[in-house]
Amino acid sequence: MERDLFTRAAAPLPMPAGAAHLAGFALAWEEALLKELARITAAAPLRHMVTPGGQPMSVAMTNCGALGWVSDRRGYRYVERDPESGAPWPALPDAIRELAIAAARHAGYAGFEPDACLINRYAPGARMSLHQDRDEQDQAAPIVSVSLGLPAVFLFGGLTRRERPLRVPLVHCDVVVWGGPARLAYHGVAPVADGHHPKLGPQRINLTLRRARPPNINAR
Ligand code: MD3
Ligand code: FE
Repeated sequence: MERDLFTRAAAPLPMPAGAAHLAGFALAWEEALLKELARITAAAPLRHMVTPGGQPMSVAMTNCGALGWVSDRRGYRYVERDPESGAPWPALPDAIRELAIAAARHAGYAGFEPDACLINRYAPGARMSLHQDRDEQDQAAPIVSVSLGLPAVFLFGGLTRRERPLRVPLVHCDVVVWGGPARLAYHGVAPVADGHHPKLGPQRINLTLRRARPPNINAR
């Protein structure tokens, strides 16, 4: 496995309770991830969704899995079909599912069964402002996040907006698992700096694997 200027030596960063940083954990899945990403974005292209206030987001998004997260003038929600095409979201590839389950287990969350994978693409300058993820029905399940491409500074706040966020640098193939007391923390991403990643070019891609439906329902 090749390490480049963009890839930190495998040492975990100290994280707040409930969160685990798995440095380079996705390196073993890198090739599969890039291949599956190309397939998914060909079937369900990345697009700039609008906020309920009507502003296009700087991050471009798409989804795979039984459910996909969308935002529009009517609000935020999980839906079974891509609103752009009317087709079901592309299936969650086995490799991505296995990576997420392995990462969750590593972080102490055995039995994670993701049914939704949100894919975020950050061009240089794109950012995500502080928010909570509360559209999922199973908030006992963790969220697994996989970073690819350009580095980014992840902002990890507290359970209220007022707490000053911790700045966590994330690089290509880092995985972070957020559960327990971290699950409802405010978080965001600082504007991505200019750059060119050897494998992904001028962009950062983040995959977040989630359990959107209740734990007893098995989606597919
Ligand atoms: C901490 N995405 O899609 S992933 C999002 O890098 C989102 O694209 C960011 O926030 C990104 O909603 C951050 C890491 C993440 C995801 C969910 C969390 C961290 C979290 C939920 C609770 C606490
Ligand atoms: Fe989020």
